[in-house]
Amino acid sequence: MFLNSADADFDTQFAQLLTMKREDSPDVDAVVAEIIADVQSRGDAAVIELTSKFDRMDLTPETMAFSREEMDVEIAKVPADQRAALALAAERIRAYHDRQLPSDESWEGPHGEMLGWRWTPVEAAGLYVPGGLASYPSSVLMNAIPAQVAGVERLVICAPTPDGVANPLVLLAARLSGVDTVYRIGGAQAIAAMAYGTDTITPVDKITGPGNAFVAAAKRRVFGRVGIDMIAGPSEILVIADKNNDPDWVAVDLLSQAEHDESAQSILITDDAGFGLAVANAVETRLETLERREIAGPSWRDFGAIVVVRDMDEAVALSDRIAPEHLEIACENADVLAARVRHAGAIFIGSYTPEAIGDYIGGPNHVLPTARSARFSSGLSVMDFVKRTTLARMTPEALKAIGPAAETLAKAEGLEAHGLSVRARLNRLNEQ
Ligand code: HSO
Ligand code: ZN
Repeated sequence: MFLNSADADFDTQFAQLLTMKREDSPDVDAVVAEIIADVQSRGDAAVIELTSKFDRMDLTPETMAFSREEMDVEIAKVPADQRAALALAAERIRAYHDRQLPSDESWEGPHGEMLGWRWTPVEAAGLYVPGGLASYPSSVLMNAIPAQVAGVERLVICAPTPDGVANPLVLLAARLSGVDTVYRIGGAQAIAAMAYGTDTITPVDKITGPGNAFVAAAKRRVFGRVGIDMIAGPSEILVIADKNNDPDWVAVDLLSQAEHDESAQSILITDDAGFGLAVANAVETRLETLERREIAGPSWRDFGAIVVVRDMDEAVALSDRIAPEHLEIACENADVLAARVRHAGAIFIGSYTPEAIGDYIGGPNHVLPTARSARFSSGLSVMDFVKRTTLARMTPEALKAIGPAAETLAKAEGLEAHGLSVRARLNRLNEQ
């Protein structure tokens, strides 16, 4: 789709681009509700039956998790170059996330009282890793490392192994990021098992990680019993680029997200119509041979767009309306423009920062807000695996100073015992 901000009906067209319904997720909620209820009532037996049905895998409680030796055997299959690349990724992601650890605070209030807060990690977290095409070792690192950095004591993975086939690189990623146990189970039954526990699977407190419609529906349903991260939608990339770029570089950047999913959305905003056209041509050329052209092609044709604007100020304003998951800025003063962006999951600055660097090796997390949710949320971080406990310690003087106002508010809310709990103490203090 070609849009030009100078066109009379641009606003309507841009609004259409923003509101395109890209995902048609099947309504699987009723099935998922049944699976969860089944796992809750029959535990391991239900998980084993469902795994046999969906993954054609016969498990027993003893074989549900990989043993250390089984992991060793699988991990040994990983070629050296992949091992080194994954290790470098893990190291860089850990170093980046180390800096996210929040610090405790406490201070003295105006009446000598102590106020503050303290952070503690979630005790146990469960990470879901999909099977099949979207079984990404990089996503294991992106989910598990923040949890490990946060200090989560027990970290487990559920990863289906359809027909018994494991993904060695996923298992290596699990080992590199401090995962204790990897279960060979998937789907809604895995989410239910992690949330409610079975004889074999100890329940966790927080579940993160991507998954298909069944997994997403199950995560929604167990939310409250456990914490969840987010329900990720199809990938998005917005590239803001001027004519001083190689059209082919921008074309492959757009395709890098289009190849994730037919519902992914890739958009270029440029201030040069000729450059826009050159990128469009470069995309077509690449699509002729791209391995995943059956996915990237439909994504680009149905949801891709090239938007020509008058200047880069306009580009930034439109970008904020899109609130993209990934934003690449490749133009003069890219840093200045980046500083002005308000809504984006992740920004990649300059022509030498393709988004794929962020997917794998840069350091920042690749689990990011999609579907315009960057307006109000952030990518996965250490903060998702810690919680804050607030602290307060009154002194007699402080209670005398602020207690009466609490009493007044308690009365106003009709909550007598609240008021009395303050008054009982104030009376004693007044007697002294
Ligand atoms: N770009 C994806 C994450 C990913 N890319 C995993 C490659 N592997 C998230 O939007
Ligand atoms: Zn990606």
